[in-house]
Amino acid sequence: MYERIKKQDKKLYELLMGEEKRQKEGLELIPSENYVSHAVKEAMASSLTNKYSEGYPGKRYYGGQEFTDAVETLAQERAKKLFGATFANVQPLGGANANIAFYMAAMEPGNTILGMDLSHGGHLTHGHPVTYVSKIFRFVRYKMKDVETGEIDYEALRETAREELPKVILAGFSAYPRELDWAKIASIAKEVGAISVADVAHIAGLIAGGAAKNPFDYGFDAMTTTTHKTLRGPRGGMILVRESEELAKKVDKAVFPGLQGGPHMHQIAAKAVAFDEASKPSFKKYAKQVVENAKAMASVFKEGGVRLLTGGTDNHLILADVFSSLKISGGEAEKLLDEAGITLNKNAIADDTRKPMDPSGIRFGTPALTTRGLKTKECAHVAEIMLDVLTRRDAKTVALARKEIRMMALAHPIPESFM
Ligand code: DSN
Repeated sequence: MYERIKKQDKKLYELLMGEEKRQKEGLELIPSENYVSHAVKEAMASSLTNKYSEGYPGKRYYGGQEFTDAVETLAQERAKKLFGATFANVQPLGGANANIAFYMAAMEPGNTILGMDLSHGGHLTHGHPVTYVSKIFRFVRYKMKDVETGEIDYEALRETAREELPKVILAGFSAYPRELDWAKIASIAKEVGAISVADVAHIAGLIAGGAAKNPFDYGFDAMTTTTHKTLRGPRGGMILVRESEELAKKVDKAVFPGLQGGPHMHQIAAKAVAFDEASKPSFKKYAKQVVENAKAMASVFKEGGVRLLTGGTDNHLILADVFSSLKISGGEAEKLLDEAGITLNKNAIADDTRKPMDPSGIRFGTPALTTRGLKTKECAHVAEIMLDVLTRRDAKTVALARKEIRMMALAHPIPESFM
């Protein structure tokens, strides 16, 4: 592995091998991470990385596009089929870019947009004051009505929409374990004449695999997403439009030349590979298992007396308030579990009184564990180990946990192919 790098760059080789070992011998529970197939990696390492191709298929600013045009079209067609869209822009370099480009496409500076509050599960790019886009557009943020069940206050959202008359209503999340009522949000948007867009970055793979509802089936106008989380593709983003050609044209202009330069065509090729993999029957099984595994882990935490935000999970992620339940901060929990070979992230909980760098919660999930072939029984056992570490916290418990996690990881190697 990495034979040429080994010959010419020892320092980098050692770092890459360190990361290989970390991934192989530990268990990955960050819910936005996953392992890609070797076919996806091959596409990312292809000669397409050498090519400039500003523009879109058939309309480029550089020559030599015979194959890039076909690659991008292939990725677009596969994305459209997978999600039931009429238009797909596969050029966004990540989820944040996809969101920003969408705002530029759908709004003028100063326009109002409704988005979910970060501390209630939304994302930084949904209008958090630290972002630059929050200075360009007027974000009004909504919250859950009941953090114990995850219920969104849809009537309050309707009232806010009637008062604010937003240009866009954004729904979607990066730390919300429940399904949104897409139909209700789409109806509110329709009532006030707003464009509805779902940020499905976290659940795109669950949607593709039929384990989560598809916002397009409930009338949403557009979706933004990443391609590397539950969708199990390369790092990157994408924007899908259900049927409006006018909106799709604006999206294309906003992505290029509005926001980005040359598309990363090697990543686009890798997206095409991942979309094909996600269209297979085996991916349906995978998506269903991701949710079952998350529910199994949530049950162990609940039975262990840990407060879960929204009371459980309907998707791939769990948000646990470890500070109130176990008297350990999110930061300390992240560090201890890291020592045990379990990687997850500290996370703010709704209306957290602690600071973002050391909040009250931890967020974890099952996309990567499920890719490694773990089922509900093994996932429940991982949750038991986590609780043990978080409760006892002594060096002996952590060392024993690390040994057991390493054995589990080695018994479930990262697969090279999903076909
Ligand atoms: N970093 C992504 C996540 O972990 O959810 C969102 O940006």
